[in-house]
Amino acid sequence: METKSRKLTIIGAGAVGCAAAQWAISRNICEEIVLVDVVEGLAVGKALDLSQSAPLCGFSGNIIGTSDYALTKDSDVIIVTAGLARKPGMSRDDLLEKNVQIVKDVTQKAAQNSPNACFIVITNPIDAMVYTVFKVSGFPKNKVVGMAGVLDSARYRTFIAKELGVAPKDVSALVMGIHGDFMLPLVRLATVGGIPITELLSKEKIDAIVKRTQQAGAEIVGHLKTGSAFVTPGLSAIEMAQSILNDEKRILPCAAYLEGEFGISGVFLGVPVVLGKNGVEKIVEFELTSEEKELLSRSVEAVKKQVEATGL
Ligand code: TXD
Repeated sequence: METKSRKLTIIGAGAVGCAAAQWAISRNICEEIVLVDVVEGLAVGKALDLSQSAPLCGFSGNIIGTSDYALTKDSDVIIVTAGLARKPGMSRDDLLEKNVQIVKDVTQKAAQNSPNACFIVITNPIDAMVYTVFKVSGFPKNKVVGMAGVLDSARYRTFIAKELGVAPKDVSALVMGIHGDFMLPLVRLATVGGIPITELLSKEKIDAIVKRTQQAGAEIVGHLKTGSAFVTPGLSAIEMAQSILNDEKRILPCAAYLEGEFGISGVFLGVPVVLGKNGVEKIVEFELTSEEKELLSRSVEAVKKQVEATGL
């Protein structure tokens, strides 16, 4: 019996798109990768470079670059990175107007060719762009998800590990809410080797880590000056894609469409979800403290404003 190969399309062959492709190759998570960019030569050239890493990293799948959406046909997962990236002094919201047009356009073309795919949206401002993909594609809510929480949580975990001088992988921590200044790195639930960080670090140290996590994207933009983070954003998207393609059912923080969960409705917001072959298979709801609820409500207000600005 012939088994269908797993196919990943990445739209936008810029910094994040290429990093995602590179991680997908090195983790061998699929048999086909299609890199799409409006600048045709860019996608073709980057795909050729990526494909030539195969003998060195052991990838035996097919990688192509194109601007022709026909070649994305029947993708299982579509990662959307197309759009502009932040420059110093720009907020994620400043990108909204331009990126909403780009994301609408790529969604229409990609959705037509892959009606059963699951979209992972990365383009900023992410919480509004994932809503745009949901509306324009007409896909069910479980098939559209935004990437931010995996990245923000990885940053949070890194800063906790550095402060304690322990292995980052032994830190378990969750960032919920918007991908922006009001994101909510949960302190109560962060643990190191099973021990709550509140037992190990002073309030001042934890406050500083939370603040640095909220500003971590801007910290990198401030140094790079011409673009934003791409290595860990690319890997975070692949962590999600892998869980979907391999039906791993990982619990990962993702921007999912809420219909009453956590008392919130009608927006995409970062919450823990189970990711499997059907996309968002479950939103993992739990009781928040009144302080956490209050902090999360700031995210909701900010996301609602962004969504209004999309005009959808
Ligand atoms: O956590 C997160 N969600 C993020 C989001 C983390 C990092 C970066 N984040 C956002 O992803 C960032 O603010 C941008 O909105 C996107 C992509 O960032 P990247 O750093 O990859 O930007 P680049 O290098 O400028 O690449 C964007 C590519 C570029 O090659 C363009 O030619 C292409 O997008 N592009 C298009 N491709 C296809 N179709 C259209 N219409 C199109 N327009 C631009």
